[in-house]
Amino acid sequence: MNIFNQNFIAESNKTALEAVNRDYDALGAHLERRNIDIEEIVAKAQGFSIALPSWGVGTGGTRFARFPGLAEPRNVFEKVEDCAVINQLVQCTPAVSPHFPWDKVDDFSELREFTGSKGLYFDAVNSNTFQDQVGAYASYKFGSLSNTSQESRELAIEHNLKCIEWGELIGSKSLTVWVGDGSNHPGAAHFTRQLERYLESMKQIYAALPDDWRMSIEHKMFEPGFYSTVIQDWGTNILCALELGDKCMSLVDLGHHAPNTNIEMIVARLIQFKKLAGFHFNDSKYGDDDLDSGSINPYQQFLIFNELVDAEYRKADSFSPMYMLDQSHNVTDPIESLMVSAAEVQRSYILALLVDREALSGYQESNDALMASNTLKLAYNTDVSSILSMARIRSGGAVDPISTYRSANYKKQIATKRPSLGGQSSGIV
Ligand SMILES: [Mn+2]
Repeated sequence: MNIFNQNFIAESNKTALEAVNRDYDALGAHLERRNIDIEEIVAKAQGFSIALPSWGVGTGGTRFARFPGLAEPRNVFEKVEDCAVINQLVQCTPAVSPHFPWDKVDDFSELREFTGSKGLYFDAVNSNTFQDQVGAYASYKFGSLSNTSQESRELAIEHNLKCIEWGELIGSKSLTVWVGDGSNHPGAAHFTRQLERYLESMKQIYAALPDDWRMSIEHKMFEPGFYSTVIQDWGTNILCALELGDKCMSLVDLGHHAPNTNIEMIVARLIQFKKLAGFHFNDSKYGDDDLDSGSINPYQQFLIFNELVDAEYRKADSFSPMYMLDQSHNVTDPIESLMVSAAEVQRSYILALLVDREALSGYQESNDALMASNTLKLAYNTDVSSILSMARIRSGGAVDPISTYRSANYKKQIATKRPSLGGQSSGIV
């Protein structure tokens, strides 16, 4: 099951153990003064998990170019192998989210077994109706589920139904639907009729969902439609989710909003109306730039988790969001970016657990804006690195995943059996 020998990780951890223990004890004493039991927080950190996107372990690209990395995975089995390496070291990424047809195989039971043997399982399946497949009987050039052409709509519906079928074979319980449908010219699409067609198609997919499945709608404000997109924001998203039914919820991808949008407030609204499906975590500076989680605006990520932890503590109805990373790694080793990103999302969760909720509520009720803000900052400014390290140690992971990973020379070791895919094509993946 383990790609890295457990002894190798233990050996690699040795030199850092003393420092971690000392930092952990000091933090424990500090948190005790704040009436927080550090052991409870470590247990929460160990219980935290976030799914990896199968496409994230390959090097991404832009519209301009793609610069391939060493030993890139060439198929879903190799993607799962890389995901297993990540989970082995960070111990908080036990699930993989596949994308079809990219990850389609002939024998799904073999894939499921292989993935299980690596200690992983499959999370939400993602459909792809934003690019044409070789030999397809219709095109998505002018949209998929909302296309004016019935043939194209049918092709897109069929594909989503297949995704559910394949998902069942690998143990998934959820379908995520994002469509690239939109328009690039004012007047090109009739907004209302386009959305009506989308809903009509989605109803057919929804009807095929098994009882214990959930469907997530992902919105995105622009691209590939730069003038309009069919599901452009959380408003249209939740309206469609309400129209479709209880099993359909709204997914929040952090990069799919206008700059400066108050995403944590959107999260609160979706929780209130029992429509929060989950997240695609990443960070962004300008738009959907798919940067590493927490690399640009870690405070925003913390504020989102502040809402999530608040909902967790007050046991909000129908609250069970799925967490996943959705990033594009253009200049880093995707394995390294995903390890750091998973830990950064885990860190936001831990920091949100440190918020003194009783005090915060009191300041809110008494309209003490300054102390309310300071209460959040007190939690956010705590260095919880030793809690994250301790959680990894206790779960069998690495104190410092990056240094252990680098010392193993993983990509160099597997490079011969994974020849280059070439880098001529551009491509956002
Ligand atoms: Mn996404």
